[in-house]
Amino acid sequence: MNHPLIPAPLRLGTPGGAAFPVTPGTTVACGPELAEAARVFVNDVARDTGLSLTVEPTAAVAAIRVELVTDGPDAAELAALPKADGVRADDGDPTAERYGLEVQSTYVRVWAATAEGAHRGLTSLRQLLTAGLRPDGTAELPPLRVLDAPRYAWRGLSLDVARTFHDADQVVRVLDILSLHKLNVLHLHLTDDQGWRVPITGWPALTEVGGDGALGDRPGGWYSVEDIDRIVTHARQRFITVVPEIDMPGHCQAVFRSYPELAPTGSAVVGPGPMPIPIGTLDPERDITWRFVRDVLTDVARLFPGSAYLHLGGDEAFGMPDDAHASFVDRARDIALSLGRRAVGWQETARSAVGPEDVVQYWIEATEMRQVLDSGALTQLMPEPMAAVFTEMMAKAEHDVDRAAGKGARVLLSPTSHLYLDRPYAEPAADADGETRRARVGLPVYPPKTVEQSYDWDPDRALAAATAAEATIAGVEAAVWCETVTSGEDLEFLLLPRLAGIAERAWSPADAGKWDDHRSRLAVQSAAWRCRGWTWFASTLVDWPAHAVTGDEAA
Ligand code: TNX
Repeated sequence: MNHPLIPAPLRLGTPGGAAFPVTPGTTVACGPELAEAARVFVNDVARDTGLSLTVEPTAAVAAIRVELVTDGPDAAELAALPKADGVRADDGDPTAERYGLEVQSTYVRVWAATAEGAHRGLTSLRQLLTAGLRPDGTAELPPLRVLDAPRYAWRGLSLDVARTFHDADQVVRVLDILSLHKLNVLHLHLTDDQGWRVPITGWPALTEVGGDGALGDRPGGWYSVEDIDRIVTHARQRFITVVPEIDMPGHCQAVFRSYPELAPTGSAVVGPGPMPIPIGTLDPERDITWRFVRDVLTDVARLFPGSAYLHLGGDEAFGMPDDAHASFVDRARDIALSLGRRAVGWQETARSAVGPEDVVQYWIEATEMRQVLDSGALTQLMPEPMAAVFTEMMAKAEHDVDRAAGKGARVLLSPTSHLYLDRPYAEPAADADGETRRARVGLPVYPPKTVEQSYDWDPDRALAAATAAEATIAGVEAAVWCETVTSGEDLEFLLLPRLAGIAERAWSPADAGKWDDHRSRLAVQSAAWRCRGWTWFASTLVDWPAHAVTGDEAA
């Protein structure tokens, strides 16, 4: 381990020499354009490490300097770094995240061409402070020079807030986890059969009825406009785009409970079991359906102004003929476009008229899903007829990524095999609480994997495995579905440490990630997770610092 950073940086030099000492009150200086980035940094450092730094408006004297560079050798050096592949969820410049970071014995300097780049550089500095923290509450930073830029432009997490409602406080905690790992998209899965979580003008029952409850007897809830503003603001300050998803035309049972006039006849959720399956979709033949879709997308576009995309769902439209599904997605996409947004949808939307402006989210990893079907695991979880429906769904899904590629759509990588975080962990936890949680959390349909196995993949290779066609990538997005998640602790337990590994695959160069090195850096960075009060899975494959393991009284 020649650095403690996750994700690993693109370029790193370790010049040697004396360390830079950081003590309470060490000053951070920047111009007015970077004042907010510096304020967020100082705040985050205090919460990661307990160290309180001071923002100094004047650059001359400060120990830690943060600079915007627009010309000169520093700017030229940044401009020569490779450009991120894919698209950004805010339609922004894929070069904006580049930064430089230098630690010398007498100063620290972070530079970038944009405030966003400066923020990413300061995030690396936060991790250096965590790694350099000493028992007396000061820190030492060994000299180093980093030049860094992401491999992919869209690096996200899809969060299911429907099966379990995670309130705004919890979403803010998740944003902090994303930010620490330089992830830049939070995709909120706002609606599903079990709950509707976003207020829509003129359709009050969506939240009053549809928002009441979640999977099983879990409490419901929805975000007020103020909650959404708070989430979007917290995200924006960390250069994270919140992409809203309204899942349709399937997964709409909460809509049907709220407005029976939108429900098809014979619509139902087939259960019981940990993975209930909905049958019945919105009816494209009814005018009220399209009034509903337009009203919903109009409000959602307004509530999430930073997202260039609206996620239209489109997955698992069981009970709907294929041509009706395709034309439904086309019409919903037209509404999104009329609102000035692009469309993103789950991979089934590749069967509609997608084009180069659209993003198709690939999730059904065929090899593993075939194994799941062959193993009979599904029939243990759901009634026999549903297993047949699933088999048919898998067969259709085999060519979705080919279709997306053929039509020139961008592919967002979320294959179940490595990007679905609702998969059980295979190895034991180091602590008794973790073992109890591990037995309960994670969908049993997915074969358990170790953290090491979860880390063992490459985005370009995953795309090449999904299609022989020349496909263009949008980026990388993990997904956490909450059928087995009953609390914020359960949620964080599924996110950490695997999300850190995904963030590394999405940011760092292909050859950067060796497990042995990654696991050492996980152990070092867990000090900040502990300080934050985050719950994580203390895998026995990682040598966590003794104090870090939850419930380890001896330490
Ligand atoms: C499939 S991923 C679903 C979700 C489930 C998930 C469980 C997708 C587009 N649909 O409804 O929660 O599997 O992993």
